[in-house]
Amino acid sequence: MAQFTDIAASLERQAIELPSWAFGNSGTRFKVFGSPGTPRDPFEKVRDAAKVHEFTGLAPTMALHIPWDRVDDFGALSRFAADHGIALGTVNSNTFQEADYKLGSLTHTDPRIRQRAVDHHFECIEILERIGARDLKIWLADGTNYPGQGDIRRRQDLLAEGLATIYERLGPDNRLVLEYKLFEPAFYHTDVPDWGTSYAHVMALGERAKVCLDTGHHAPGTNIEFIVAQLLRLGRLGSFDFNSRFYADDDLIVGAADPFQLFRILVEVVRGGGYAHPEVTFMLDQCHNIEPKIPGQIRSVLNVQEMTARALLLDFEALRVAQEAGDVLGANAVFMDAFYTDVRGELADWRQERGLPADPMAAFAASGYLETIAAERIGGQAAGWDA
Ligand code: PSV
Ligand code: MN
Ligand code: MN
Repeated sequence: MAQFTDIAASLERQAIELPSWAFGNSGTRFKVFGSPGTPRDPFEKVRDAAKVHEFTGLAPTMALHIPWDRVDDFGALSRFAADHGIALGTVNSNTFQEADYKLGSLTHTDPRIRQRAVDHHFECIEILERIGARDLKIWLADGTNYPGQGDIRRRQDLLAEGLATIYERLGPDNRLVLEYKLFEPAFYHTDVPDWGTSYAHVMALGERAKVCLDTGHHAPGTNIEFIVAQLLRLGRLGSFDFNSRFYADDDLIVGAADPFQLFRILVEVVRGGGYAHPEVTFMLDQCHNIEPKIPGQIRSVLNVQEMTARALLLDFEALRVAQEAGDVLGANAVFMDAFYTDVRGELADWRQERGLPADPMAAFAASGYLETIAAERIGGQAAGWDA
């Protein structure tokens, strides 16, 4: 197996994008529990995201969600982020909260509503230009609840049409990243339910269209690392939305539910050349409904770093030899050796050598930042939920 010293330099290239909505209040259909210190505007979300980066060195960008993060002057928000040591990243569109979109957005039968959805994406592209970021990420809630409710096939055509109109408007350095999700809020059929559908659409669009893989958006038991391998092989993995799930789209802390799955995914990322590759954005898509949000994000990026380190330690050459020899148990042992390697001590040293706290969770708790914002911020903002 590789030694930690062999991978220390590679770890420096890791960058994980934080979702602005992780810092806002969120909840379930039962209750949104507010938490003290919740940001009241996108500037305060930037301040919180910057803290995660300050304590971990792992999170140099924050993704926006429009309209939740709409401000008058995106240039000012961008400069504010730079002043706090981070940049703004992916712009996520939102066509799932307006009454108009009840029966669909880009796939709606009404051309006025389809145009409204297209215009919203044009606005997102303008924001991308204003903040100098690359990716427009589209997740659509479009789908139906009952057989016969919609013309599944026509909706695919409308979707292709809408996406093509949006894609044409992108700047030369922008990308369109299309996220899939098996179900919810639509329960019978979803218009982009799986990686194959997303792949079919992005292939029709062009080179700068990619697939977003949200780890929480699959049926139970799905072999997600296979999808990672395939999309990397096809050159179409644009981004990850990392989170954990036990049951459905739980949006829990990445690596919390199934650390071994996260390891297997990251092994395929390393194997496929996707690690620290500019083509693949490592994003989190999480909500912290009951735990404190900034520590939740710190824990999350550390979990990704820890599993990345273990994946980088995998002896790919020994694995290849065992695989070639048909040594089933030998190959599995090489794989599991890397997974079971405890890298926490070495990562603490790695951080200290780079002027970061050995224990970012403890250092953040001791910093008093949570107490300060709890005192300063009254009436914090919901992450697009009704608080
Ligand atoms: C809804 O499922 C969702 O969680 C998608 O994963 C998006 O990425 C996210 O919301 C933000 O729009
Ligand atoms: Mn997502
Ligand atoms: Mn989701």
